[in-house]
Amino acid sequence: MADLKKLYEAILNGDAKTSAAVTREALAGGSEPMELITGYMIPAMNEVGKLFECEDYFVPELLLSGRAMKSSMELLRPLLAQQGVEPVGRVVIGTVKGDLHDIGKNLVACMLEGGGFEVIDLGADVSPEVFVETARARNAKLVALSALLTVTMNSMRTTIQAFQNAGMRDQVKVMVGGAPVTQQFADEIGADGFSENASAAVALARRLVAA
Ligand code: B12
Repeated sequence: MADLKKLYEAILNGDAKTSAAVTREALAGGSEPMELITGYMIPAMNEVGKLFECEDYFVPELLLSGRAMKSSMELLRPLLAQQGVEPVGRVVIGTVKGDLHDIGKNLVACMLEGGGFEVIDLGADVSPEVFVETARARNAKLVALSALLTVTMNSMRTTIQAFQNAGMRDQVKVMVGGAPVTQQFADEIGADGFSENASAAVALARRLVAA
């Protein structure tokens, strides 16, 4: 039986090898993917966030923990899909044009996936056209935009306008987030929702697809 506390610790310590090994062992021992995600992996990333905020962790630690989380998610993703849990919805997510920050976006993507969404992750520095084309081609009803730079917040506005110009604005819900983004800014650019962190993003996404 895998010691699941080791999964928590491996992510906290940014140890991708151990994180994947414990995940494999846990799955072989009959653990449920969602139990690993919500019980150990997300709490570990939450702790990483807290350590980062109080400056006990810096960017390298953040990146390593993100990588460890990813190494476990790669093993769990096919199982989540296989379990045939009907996806709650399909979401296209990306960091907007001009912005290369993707740690927070990756966390949100992981949490949405863990929360039952089918996630199409376009990565970072994504142009409005690519958001629009992907949402159209994949018939996604939800689009999630991340920005970490005050200068790239405007790309969120441009992306929402691109949906409008493509005549698709009433077919998709757009949620926005990232450290400099506020509810006030979200309202100003006509986004459908904003949340401050990855766990609240899942609840918001659920509300938006249900609306
Ligand atoms: C890591 C980092 C980098 C890394 C990014 C690596 C990567 N792969 O992401 C590197 C070194 C590449 C980098 C580069 C730069 N950076 Co930088 N970076 C940071 C740093 C230290 C941490 C960001 C982070 O990952 N936070 C942790 C994550 C978990 O938090 P988060 O992103 O906010 O995400 C959470 C929420 O916001 C929310 N969320 C995020 N996205 C979304 C999306 C949706 C839809 C929702 C609902 C929620 C949501 O949920 C997440 C989880 O809870 C910040 C400082 C800081 N304290 O924030 C500066 C910071 C963002 N960077 C900054 C700057 C200036 C730069 C550079 C311009 C530096 C330079 N001169 O080259 C370049 C820009 C490159 C570019 N074009 O993007 C400034 C931005 C200032 C500003 N107001 O515009 C900051 C604030 C540092 C500072 N204090 O000056 N950076």
